[in-house]
Amino acid sequence: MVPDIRKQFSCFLAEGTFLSGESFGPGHIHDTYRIITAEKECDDYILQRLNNKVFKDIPKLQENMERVTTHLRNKLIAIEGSDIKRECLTLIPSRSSGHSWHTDDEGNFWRMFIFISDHRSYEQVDTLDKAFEGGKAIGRFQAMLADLPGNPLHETIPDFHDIRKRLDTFHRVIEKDKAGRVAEAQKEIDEIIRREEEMKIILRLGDEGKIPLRITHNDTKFNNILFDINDRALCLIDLDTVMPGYVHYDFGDAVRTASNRAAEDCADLSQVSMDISIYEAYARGYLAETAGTLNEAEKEYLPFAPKLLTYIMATRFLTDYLDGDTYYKIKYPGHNLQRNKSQIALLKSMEAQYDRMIEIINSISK
Ligand code: ADP
Ligand code: GN1
Ligand code: MG
Repeated sequence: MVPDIRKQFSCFLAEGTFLSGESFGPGHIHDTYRIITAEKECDDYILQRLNNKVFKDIPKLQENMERVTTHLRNKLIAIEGSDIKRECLTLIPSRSSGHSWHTDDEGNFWRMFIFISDHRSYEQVDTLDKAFEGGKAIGRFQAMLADLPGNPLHETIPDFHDIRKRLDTFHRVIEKDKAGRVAEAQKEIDEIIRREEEMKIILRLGDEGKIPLRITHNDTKFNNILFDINDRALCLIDLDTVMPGYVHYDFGDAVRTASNRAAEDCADLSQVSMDISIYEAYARGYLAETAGTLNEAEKEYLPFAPKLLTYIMATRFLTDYLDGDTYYKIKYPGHNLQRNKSQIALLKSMEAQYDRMIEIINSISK
């Protein structure tokens, strides 16, 4: 059923009156709408119907969001010249409860943010400057959250980047073969299976106490960084998965998405490859902000991170395909299989350039 956007908008304490609302953005998880207000001087808004199949406890998710955005806002206030409404997400309270979310008559959860105006976002990255800026933005984000007071953030999706658990699920789904797709995807399944042991290294380093859990974003897809019209990074969005994690998760996912010469789901696999100069520029930006805080093991394994995150996504897309497409939004039958094939092609390109990826990090952190 098409939701009544105007009605949902009216449930929040926004300034301005509803002029129009339409679907917005490339997200795979929530239903996102841009609301335009009638008054020129009022902000526009982003209204989201939240995916509560993916995020099982929305009040806890929103509690994280409130803590994180409040902390970032307080940091920004202390920096002269910052533009708070554009450099940080602003949640709008619900009229009835004062919470940062609201439930409709059908039990759907909604939330609303100020729309960050005149922003740019990029699915693929075509200049070294943008990659460098993106690296700095993610490094800064981690640094700003390092002293978040209070209890650890809730794990909004348990074991989100835990590849051992992801692989357990993958094998369970193969066993069940609910959608009857296992036989036709045997080649793709084998690509996952033959790398299983290699991909557990980050978890092993964590278990051995060699790398610490920090507060990470965990969904640093490049389009979750908003830029201004001069291509300076403004802010990170999509804060649903901000929670304890290893820095490799953020470094890896940003490189996975920024350095790919093709789209995440590109069907022409000959177009898919990692642009190592984008990797280098991103790493330079990221390390400019974090080199002083990362330990030696964290730095040593940065080059491995893009391979891991690409592998995790390949595994998740294939799992969802074999499970009958229950998690990601898809645009056509076989979309998740296509995403998997494209990510495996990207992983192979990274594997072919891995020695150089290591040399680059060594030369930057010298
Ligand atoms: P999903 O988890 O489904 O990816 P996001 O929270 O990333 O949802 O939002 C989807 C899209 O909406 C983003 O990719 C971005 O284009 C846009 N968006 C989200 N929040 C804002 C905001 N505050 N200002 C402007 N655009 C936004
Ligand atoms: C989802 O929300 P969005 O579209 O930025 C997913 C990420 C994947 C990404 C792949 C909560 O991100 O983990 O990397 O798709 N988010 C969640 O495109 O599962
Ligand atoms: Mg997103």
